[in-house]
Formats: sequence, structure tokens, C-alpha cells
Amino acid sequence: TSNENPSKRGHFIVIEGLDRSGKTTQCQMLCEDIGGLDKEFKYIKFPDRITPTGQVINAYLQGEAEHSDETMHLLFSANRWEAVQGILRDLKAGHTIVVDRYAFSGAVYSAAKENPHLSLEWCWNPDIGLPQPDLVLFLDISSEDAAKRGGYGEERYEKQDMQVKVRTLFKRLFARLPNLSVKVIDAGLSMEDVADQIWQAYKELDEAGSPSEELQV
Ligand code: DGP
Ligand code: NA
Ligand code: NA
Repeated sequence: TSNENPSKRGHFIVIEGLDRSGKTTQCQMLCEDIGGLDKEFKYIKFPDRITPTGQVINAYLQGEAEHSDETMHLLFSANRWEAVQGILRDLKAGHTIVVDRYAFSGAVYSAAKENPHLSLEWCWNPDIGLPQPDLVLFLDISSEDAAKRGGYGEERYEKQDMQVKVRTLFKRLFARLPNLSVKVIDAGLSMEDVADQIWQAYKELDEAGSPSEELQV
């Protein structure tokens, strides 16, 4: 029960991955399992396409609007920053938060573009200072395995050459963040096997407890 949890605040868990990695399904399954333990949880997905910044992002992803790469990058970052107060409040109240994409997608999807201004460093900078997750689960899948799942969708970025670059950049970014707890999960496995690995990682985190100090990086 929640009384056995040694941490005062909730856990802050991010699930990252390539398009077609099964990320959204796994987030839902994790939330159901956490809810099954009678624990309070919240699911957040970035970009949040509902807010004013999110509506611009949604139109851009669907190819209905064009903006510069730099403008879009900063809007995606702002879309996360506008959620910070709510995240900190919920964690403090003891709710575990499961986040579907975060600053890591933010840096790598922009850095994958053929634009010399958008280095990985430049792209990471606007997200520095966001609350740091207790655990990042990276759902790793090759573009070949993703293609076997019926191929990519219609949105901007859902193309094989882009996905190959994004995968390489995710690995480079995580290697540069030694203080971050990242678990790489083979998302080419069955849905159940992926869910089992995620649940193991959750239980390890829950047993260890999340520190109650300041979350800011
Ligand atoms: P999703 O709704 O999870 O399929 O994500 C939408 C797409 O937007 C996906 O291809 C990944 C991309 N994306 C997510 N966050 C960011 C970001 O912060 N910056 C950029 N450039 N792309 C992002
Ligand atoms: Na997508
Ligand atoms: Na985003």
C-alpha cells in the first residue's frame, strides 16, 4: 500500500522512445498497474496539444502550418515549461507522474534536422532546469522493426531516415547525462514482455524510494 512507500513525494517517470515503439500503450499499461496498487498517478503527454503553444505544435506536426526550426524548437520547450508548476505540485502531493515524451525527445527530434544551428547542445539548453525524472525508460526499436509494425504514420518526422538519426541522438544524449537514471528497453519484444520489464523497473524505483529534495536539475 502507499503507506509502505518510503518516499514522501510521488515518482517522476518518463517514457521515451521512437515513433512506433509502443510508448503510448506502455504508458497506459504502467498507469493501470500503478492504479491497481491503489496509488495516485497522473499521466502527461508531451507535446500537450491542447494549450495555445500545443495548438501551434499540432498544426505544425500535421503539416498544416510552417514555422522556422528554431521557433518550433522553443515552442516545444515552452510547452513543457508551462506544465512545470503542475508537475511539482502533483509530485509533492504524493502522486506518481508518468510522462509520455519529455525534454529528451525535445532535444533529439530537433537536433536530427538538417539545420546547422540546431546542434544537440543548442537543442538541450532551453530545457535545462526542468524537473529531473527519477527514471527514464527508453523504448528502443530499430527502424526495421518499426516498419514491420505497419510503418510510420502521416505526421512530420515519421520517416525512416529521420527515425534512424533520432535513435542515434537519443543514445548520444543519454551518454552525456551520467546523473540521469536511464533504462533501455528492447521495444522489439512483445507488448507483454516490454510491459514486464517496465513493471520491474517501476518496482525497483518504488522500493528504493524517490528522494524528497528539490527536483530541479
Ligand atoms: P507523439 O504525439 O508522441 O507521436 O509525438 C509527436 C511527434 O513530435 C513525434 O514525432 C516526436 C515529436 N516531438 C515530441 N517532442 C518534441 C520536441 O520537443 N521537439 C521536436 N522537434 N519534436 C518533438
Ligand atoms: Na508520433
Ligand atoms: Na514536446
